[in-house]
Amino acid sequence: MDDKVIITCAVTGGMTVPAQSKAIPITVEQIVEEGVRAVEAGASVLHVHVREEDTGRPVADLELFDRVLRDLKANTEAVLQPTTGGGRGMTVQDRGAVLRFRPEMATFNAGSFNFGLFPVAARDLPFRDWERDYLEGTRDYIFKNTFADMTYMAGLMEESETRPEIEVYDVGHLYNLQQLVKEAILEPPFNIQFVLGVLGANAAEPDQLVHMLRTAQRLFGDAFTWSAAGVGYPAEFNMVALSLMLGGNVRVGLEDNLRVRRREPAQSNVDLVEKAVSLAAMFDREPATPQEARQRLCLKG
Ligand code: KMH
Ligand code: ZN
Repeated sequence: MDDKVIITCAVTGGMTVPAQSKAIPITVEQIVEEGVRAVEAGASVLHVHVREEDTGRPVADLELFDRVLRDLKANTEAVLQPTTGGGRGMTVQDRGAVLRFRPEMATFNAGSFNFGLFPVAARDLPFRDWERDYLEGTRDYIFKNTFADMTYMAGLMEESETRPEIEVYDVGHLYNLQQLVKEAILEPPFNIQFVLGVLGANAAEPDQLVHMLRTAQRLFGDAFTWSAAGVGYPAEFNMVALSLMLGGNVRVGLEDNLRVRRREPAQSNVDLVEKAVSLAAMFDREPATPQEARQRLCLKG
């Protein structure tokens, strides 16, 4: 087992709204500051979305991405991994446009599924109208990643020489990936992120992660590295612990979960990264540096 663990921090995300937590970074400055602090706390990969600076609405604005990626690059060595998943209402073209900045890594979403967030909207929070609509609108939201979409995204990634991190939310997505290999659209070795706990895809339960991991091993042998992310609390830390135990890497961050303990909201991504670092220490694993992460993830650096 590797004594290092790659910790990805997903600093802001595209599926939550500001009323859910004051800690969610919104402006370029806030996103960059959170990213830098997350790296100081032990993260070596930063997964990045952007938000409209005055409202906090998730967007795919290229000027915002440009500023965030430049400023993070100037202030940290971390692997920068922009999203190509985006948020509700974005087309696959909107989502892929960030690849023009030729990031060394970006997400690649391996299938379509319902992406439901509406139970959150029922809670008594001071939502602005657009925020409630954004969450309630997920009752009719399919996170669309058809074979045509995936082929398009793989083409953009090849052009920009960006290494995909394959986001797998359900076991069927591994078979989608196998099909993309058969058609020579993608080629192993892969970096897989198992994202469990989205309403509409696989639950964040231990047997589900083990099943997905064993299926990936059957399909791709040892030609992949992997990480696990759990959406919500306690899913985030359950998946961290299980992944550490099984030899995988981990992802935490306010994109996926807003609480550091059952009744304690996270004040910052740092709280979540620090908790992952403490869990890692219990399993005799320490955070990989950005350069160690690059080497393990087959990045050119
Ligand atoms: N929040 C999900 C959409 C992406 O941004 O491309 C998982 C994710 C994938 O982080
Ligand atoms: Zn994301």
